[in-house]
Amino acid sequence: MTTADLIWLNGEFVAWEDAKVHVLTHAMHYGTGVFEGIRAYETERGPAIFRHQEHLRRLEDSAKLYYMDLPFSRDVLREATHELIVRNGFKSCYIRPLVYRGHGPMGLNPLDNPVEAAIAVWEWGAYLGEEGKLNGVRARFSSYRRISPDSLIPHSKASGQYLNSVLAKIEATKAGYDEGILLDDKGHVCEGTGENVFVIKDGVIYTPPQSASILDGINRKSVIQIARDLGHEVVERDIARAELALSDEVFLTGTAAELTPLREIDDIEIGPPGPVTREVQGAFDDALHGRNPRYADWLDLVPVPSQA
Ligand code: PPE
Repeated sequence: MTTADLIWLNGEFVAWEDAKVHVLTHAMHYGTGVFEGIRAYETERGPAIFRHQEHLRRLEDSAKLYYMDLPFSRDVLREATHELIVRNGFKSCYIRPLVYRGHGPMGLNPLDNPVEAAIAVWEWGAYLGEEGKLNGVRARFSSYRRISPDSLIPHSKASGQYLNSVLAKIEATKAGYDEGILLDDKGHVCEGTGENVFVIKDGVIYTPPQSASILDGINRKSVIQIARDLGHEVVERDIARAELALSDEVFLTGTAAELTPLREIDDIEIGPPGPVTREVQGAFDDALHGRNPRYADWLDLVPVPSQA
């Protein structure tokens, strides 16, 4: 991966190579951290962070569900991110805030361990490849079910929960696919290892509901709004496994993956990106890059000091 000069760690800007933790950090052993994935894009008005407030709110919510208070306010995290982007000299980048239980007592009760925070930024290209973003990726259904609410918390973007995605991703890539799609505990289509999923059939767009163990994706919400604004019907309902293979078009959304079409599932051809995918992808890209004033309030402009 490409690196950056500085990382923000517990209130200080430190050199990338000095952003270290103790090996007995609670989160290293038990996964007791929560994180976000955010992107900043180059716009005509400088670098702009897409839906920054929503991401910081979800970070706070993820932490709350694991009995952690953010050690810094959302405002402090927001301003630290602005400064980090400016001091690293990025016009666009991926942003990774992490809030985690630090070094303290060992054992499963984390409540006496300090809650710490870090923010890293780096340049991250197309998550599933440029070619995939353009022409679609190939996926298989995972043999692993997405974590269910009776054992973990699908609504929380918690570090330890990602072992589920890691296993599905390893399985899919070892078998020669770009991505794995997980079913939920009831056998309905849930999501990719790091993306929400949308299915198009006879002109209607379908996506699994909040109650289907999905992560409440911020790009999912944005794409639902954009598609509706374009006049498409978007229905949130359970999706059967076979429906995905028999659909006209499928696409995935996520911060890292942005909007990536899916052209094949389990070696069954869905086809190259279709007209609805193309239209929504184009409008979404315009929103991300500040080219549509309708979505201007989704962008948090990074104040860049003038060179003069
Ligand atoms: N589901 C999962 C499991 C998920 O991890 C993500 C984001 C989404 C859905 C989409 O959420 P949103 O980004 O708010 O639209 N995955 C993040 C982590 C990827 C990684 O490899 O790390 C991301 O896209 O940043």
